[in-house]
Formats: sequence, C-alpha cells, structure tokens
Amino acid sequence: MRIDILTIFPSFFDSPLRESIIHRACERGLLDIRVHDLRVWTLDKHRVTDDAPYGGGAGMVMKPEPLFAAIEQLRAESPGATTVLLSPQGRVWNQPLVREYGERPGLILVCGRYEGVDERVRMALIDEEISIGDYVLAGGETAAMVLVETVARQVPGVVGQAESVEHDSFFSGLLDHPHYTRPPVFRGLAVPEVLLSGDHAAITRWRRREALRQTLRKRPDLLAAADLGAEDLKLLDHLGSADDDDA
Ligand code: 9D3
Repeated sequence: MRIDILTIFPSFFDSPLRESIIHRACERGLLDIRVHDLRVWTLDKHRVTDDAPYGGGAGMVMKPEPLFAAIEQLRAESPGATTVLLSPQGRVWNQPLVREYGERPGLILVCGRYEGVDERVRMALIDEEISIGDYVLAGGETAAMVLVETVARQVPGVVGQAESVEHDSFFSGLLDHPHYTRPPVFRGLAVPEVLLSGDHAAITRWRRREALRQTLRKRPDLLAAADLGAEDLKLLDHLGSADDDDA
C-alpha cells in the first residue's frame, strides 16, 4: 500500500516512521510511505501556504494554490488512491473504518493546519474527511500518524504471527483480558491459579470471561456490537449479578 502524506511539517514524521513495525514493513516493500513538504508546491519567494480568511476573524486558512498543485500531482502518481483530509469536521476514526481503509491501494493524507483549508480544496479534491476524536489538536499531523499506524497493521505481513491482527483487542469487539508474567506472587499479590495450571481449555475460558467482565465494567457500550456466542451471553448474565471484584 502506498501512503502519501502532505504537510507543512514533514520532520514531524521522521521519528514515528522509523518505529520498528512500520519501518520494517517499508524495508520489505509492504508499505510505501512518502512524506511531502507542501511548500515544494508554492511559487512565491517566501513559500507561503496560508492567508487571512475572507470575511475576517482570527486565524489563517490554507491557500488553495499549493494544495491543488500538490494533490493533483499525488493523485496522478497514485492511481486509485483515496484522498483524505484530516479535520475536526470528519467522520470519527474507528476499527471498522481501519479495516475498510486497509483494502485501499493508496491513501493521500492531507494534514490541515491553522483554522483549516480553503473550502474549494475540500469540495474539488477530498474524497473523505476524518477526525480521530472529539478533542482539539494543533493540526492534522498527529491524526495522520494515527491513520498510518492503524491502517498499516491491516496490510498482510506487516504484523507478525505472535502479534496477529486476529488477537487485537477490538477483534471480537471486546476489551482484552488481564495479563500476568513472573513472579507468581509479587508483593503478596498472586497470579490467578488457572494461568499456572497448564489446562489450556480452562485458560481460554478464563480469558474470555475476564474479557467480558472488563468490557461490562469499563465499556458496556461495546457489548451491543460485540461478536458474542451463547456461552458468552451465559457468562455475561452471571457476571451481571456476581461481579464483586474491584479493579
Ligand atoms: C480551536 C480552533 N477551532 C475553532 C472552532 C477549530 C479548529 C481548527 C483546527 C480545531 C482544531 C484544528 C486542528 N485540528 C485538526 O486539524 C484535526 C483534528 C482535531 O483537532 N481533532 C481530532 N481529529 C483531528 S484531525 C485534524
């Protein structure tokens, strides 16, 4: 999958893109991530990318000319790519969208800054607008990095066997079960007996029950959409009345 990132802060991405999984995927040719400095497409001496808003008011707006030139060039270079504007007005990013985007041949991620981009850019060149949540960021760069990291995990071969996508906590729509490692007793706190028992069927049942328990307590909203079987519903019914643990 090819991902083009258009930004006025290209160096923002240096360190996160050197992170192990994504970097290794690029080296192996599974991902082709290219960061572009929007200023390359400016024509004036001072390489200006913003201007004052018509109608007045505080803040600046990203000018249409460099964005049109840049996006048109990147679209021509990446046939079939989806052009995404990261913006507070977008659809809120979630795991179903991550899966959908994982199937696309290419993404062109446009990072907004200031108050936003000239509306004509959005109308003419943007396929989808995405927000990563209801809080205020300084610009689209952090959001673009969230898209890259989440979508990259969907590309076959990017995530190894041990850390398989199938086991991601959102896979069946439940939160993860608790995890323990050595020692078996730490400061008087013991690891649940079943995890030391070697009884793999019992361990699987315990993990499922704990995942259901965590979800019921911390994110009951997730249960409605979760992929639950008859056994899960029975466990939940039980947890609903008998849950007296205090974590
Ligand atoms: C404080 C300025 N706001 C006035 C109502 C509007 C505003 C403009 C630009 C708020 C944030 C931003 C910059 N944010 C993004 O470009 C952004 C973002 C976000 O702020 N939250 C969640 N997802 C995203 S994606 C891009």
